[in-house]
Parts: sequence; C-alpha cells; structure tokens
Amino acid sequence: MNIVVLTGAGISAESGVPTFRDADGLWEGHDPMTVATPEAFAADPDLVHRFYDERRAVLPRVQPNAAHRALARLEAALGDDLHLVTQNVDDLHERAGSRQVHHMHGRLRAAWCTACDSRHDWGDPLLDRPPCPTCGSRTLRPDVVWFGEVPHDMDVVEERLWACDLFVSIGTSGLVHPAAAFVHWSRGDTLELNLDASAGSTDFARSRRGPATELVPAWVDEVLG
Ligand code: BV8
Repeated sequence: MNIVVLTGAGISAESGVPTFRDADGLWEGHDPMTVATPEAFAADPDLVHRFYDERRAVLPRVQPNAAHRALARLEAALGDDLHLVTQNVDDLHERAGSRQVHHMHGRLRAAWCTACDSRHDWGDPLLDRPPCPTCGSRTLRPDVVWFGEVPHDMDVVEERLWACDLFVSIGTSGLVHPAAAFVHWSRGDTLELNLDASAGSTDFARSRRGPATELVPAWVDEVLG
C-alpha cells in the first residue's frame, strides 16, 4: 500500500503551535503572509528575523501530539511505502519519531547562507547576524520557503503521488499552492482529515471532520488493521 501524507499547520495546532489562519491572522500587526516573503526580508530584515526567531524559540517548549506519533507509527510499519511531506517548518514530526520527513517549505531550525549557499541546523536567533559556520559572512537567513519561492523537491512529490494508492491530507486549509494541488496529482484514493472544510474539500473522495489527535490515530489503526 503506497501512501502519501501531507500535513499542514492543523496537525501541530493541538501542540500549541498557532496555525497561520487561526492565530487571528496577525503577528506584531502584520499578516504572516506578508512577512514570509523575500520582499519583506529585503525591506525590513530585522522584522522578518524577529518573526522567525520568536517561532524558533517556541519550539523547545511545545511537544509532538498523538497525531504526530501516529504518523511515526505508520512509518515504522510501512517504511518507504509511506511518503510524509509537510508544509510545516516545525520539528514535531521528527521529535515524534518520524525519520523521513519531506519539509517542502523548509525548517525553522535551519539557517541558509546567502553568500556561500550552505545550510545549517540552527536553533538560535539570527537577528544579531551570527557568522556563517562555513564562510564566516553575516548573511544567514531562515531556511524556509517564502511566498514566491520554489518549494523543495516537488518532482519527488509528483512522482510519489502519481504512483500512490492513497493520498491523505491532514490539517491544512488548502489555500497555499502547490500543496493545494496535490489532491489533483494523486493517482490513488484521496482522504482529508481536517477540523473544518478546506478550500479543496470537495476534491477529496472522502473527508473526515475533527481534531487531528482523534482522526489520525484512528485512521492509522484502520490502515494497520
Ligand atoms: C510557488 C514557510 C512556484 C514559511 C509557507 C494564486 C493562485 C495560486 C497560487 C498562487 C497565487 N498567487 C501566488 C501563488 C503562489 C503562492 C500561493 O499559494 N499563495 C497563496 C496565498 C494564494 N505559493 C507560493 O508562492 C509557493 N511557491 O508557488 O512557487 C512553483 C510551484 C510549483 C512548483 C515549482 C514552483 C511557496 C509557498 C510557501 C510559503 N511558505 N511556509 C513560514 O512558515 O513562515 S506557507 C505557510 O502557510 C505554511 O507552510 C502553510 O503552507 C501555509 C499555511 O497553510 P496551512 O498549513 O494549511 O495552515 P492554515 O492555518 O492555513 O490552516 C490550518 C488548517 O488546519 C485549517 O484548515 C484548520 O481547519 C485546520 N485545523 C486547525 N486546528 C486543527 C485543524 N485540523 C485538525 N486538527 C486541529 N486541531
């Protein structure tokens, strides 16, 4: 059984990580969608660094939940027959035990040097422009994919979706592309597990409504029998 699972901010909501649209939409008076852009970073790098430094600092204080753990259990059973791709930049899938996590939008706990193109695991602030471990220049940025930038390894996702028996979307509003289009790329059956109807709910063969910490463990139990 070849399965592709996509997760969004909704799977981390019950861990206390605010989603993009539930966090009453503003951060320091800014719409996150306008801060997560190369233009915002060029215009006001300190503002953007603060946005990501704050979110990076929260991570050690939040824990994975039953939904993250259920997907780790699924990976332990299915191995390479499961492809887990997440829009999330948090590290909760890894901390729940998932070993193969495709962060299509990058990772909060990583820094990318715009001078030498090196990437580094990174848990500290970037606001004070620490030197790049590789080249020493003070040009590190958050290693996340901003609006207008190209998500990582979409060709891999396309291949896996074309070959899958089942595509499951968990905790995403289906507003951001190209993740919102995955349901159309899937050769197999499609299932949405989400608290509310998403922008793409009607494109799924089946949809279940409810919190991820209830829906995901129950679905994994069904798959593993
Ligand atoms: C690209 C990293 C080209 C940074 C993020 C017009 C039409 C179509 C597309 C576009 C367009 N104009 C512009 C575009 C492209 C643009 C886009 O989609 N814009 C949108 C706003 C229209 N996309 C891009 O720019 C992307 N790049 O297109 O390049 C390309 C394409 C293909 C191939 C090659 C090149 C890059 C987008 C990446 C942006 N970076 N994140 C950061 O995190 O700061 S996006 C960011 O927002 C997240 O990563 C996530 O993807 C998105 C938020 O979405 P969700 O995860 O769904 O979260 P949300 O809050 O919206 O929803 C939460 C859901 O959970 C809700 O449905 C809720 O009901 C549910 N929920 C809540 N609690 C629970 C729950 N469910 C279960 N249990 C619960 N307890």
